[in-house]
Amino acid sequence: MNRSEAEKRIGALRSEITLHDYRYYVEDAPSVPDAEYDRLLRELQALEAEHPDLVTPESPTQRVGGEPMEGFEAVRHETPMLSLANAFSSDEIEQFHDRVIRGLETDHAEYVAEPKLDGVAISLRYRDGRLQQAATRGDGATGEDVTSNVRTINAIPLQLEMRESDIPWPVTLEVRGEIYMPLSGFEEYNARARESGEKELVNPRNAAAGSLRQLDPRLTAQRPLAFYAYAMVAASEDMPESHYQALQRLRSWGFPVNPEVRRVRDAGGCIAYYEEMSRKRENLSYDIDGVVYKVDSREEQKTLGYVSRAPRWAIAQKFPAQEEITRLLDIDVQVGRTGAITPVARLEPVFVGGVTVTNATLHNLDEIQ
Ligand code: 9MJ
Repeated sequence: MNRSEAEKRIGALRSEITLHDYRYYVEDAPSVPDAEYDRLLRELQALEAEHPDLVTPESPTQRVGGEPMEGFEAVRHETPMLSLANAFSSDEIEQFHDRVIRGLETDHAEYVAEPKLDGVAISLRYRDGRLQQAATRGDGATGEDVTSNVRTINAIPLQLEMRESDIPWPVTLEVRGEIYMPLSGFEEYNARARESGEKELVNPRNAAAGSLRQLDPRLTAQRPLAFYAYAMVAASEDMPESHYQALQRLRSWGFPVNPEVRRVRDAGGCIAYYEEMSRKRENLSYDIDGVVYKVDSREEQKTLGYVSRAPRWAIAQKFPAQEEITRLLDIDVQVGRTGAITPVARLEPVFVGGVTVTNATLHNLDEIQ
């Protein structure tokens, strides 16, 4: 194959691979078996090896992770990365909604309700549709440059594409969202780690955070990380009027947006969503620790503004904690009907996951110890 043929084939392979990424990560509808995907990627790798001058940073082959780093550079966020105020009851949501409608001098409000992922918040900066920089939130004003690690995450587009709409992306675009580890990936990773005697990951949240903090991007590349976009920060003239539209637009450019995101009305709509997600939670393929409500209209968001680093137009409603600390009082041994012996921990009662726990069976030797 001569150079111009190779160039054409490389372009076609990259388009095809990013389309498969889009089907898989954004639409959650894989279009080819893994084996076919791998074959395309290997063909691209082979052609790029023959023509190294045709390799670009946006090529899907470049996700394997580059050279190890000395440390992470500090990145100043042009727009601060805010935290969200927390609510733990429906009453607090009613109060939040009352503050919103009073602030807007109206009698109703439209919100976007989103699952709250328990991962790592990230800011992604694009220029001319190409990923330039990825930074953690840090203290909200300054984060860490984790670009080399983030480039290894297949769910994060390196090069934007216009897919479901013909609206182009702005020259400079900042997208914020959550990097997380899906439960299946977490379990598979730990199963492999157990077999090879390596250290297991503690929980998916820690796993996502620890994976991003690796100084060797090749290690990050081996961690099964995923991403959902939840905010668009861009020059005002390029911005849609509503947050919901902004999410749709991000999706049309190749960013995964959580399919559970919905528009709801007033406190009643928010609380109904919370109840819906509480029921769905155990069937999701990732951990969530609550839901988030955001005033949909950007104009109204501006009117409401901020109070001590948190927006007045958004709030997180948290689920009851699933992890708590308590005191081990004693260990009893239960003998089952078949003679099987099960040690049972007697615990100081602790409220966790919405119930009070006083006993726990101990199946694993390390837990017993
Ligand atoms: C999470 N963690 O899923 C926000 N988040 O919005 C969602 N976090 C957020 N939104 C503004 N869905 C600041 C944080």
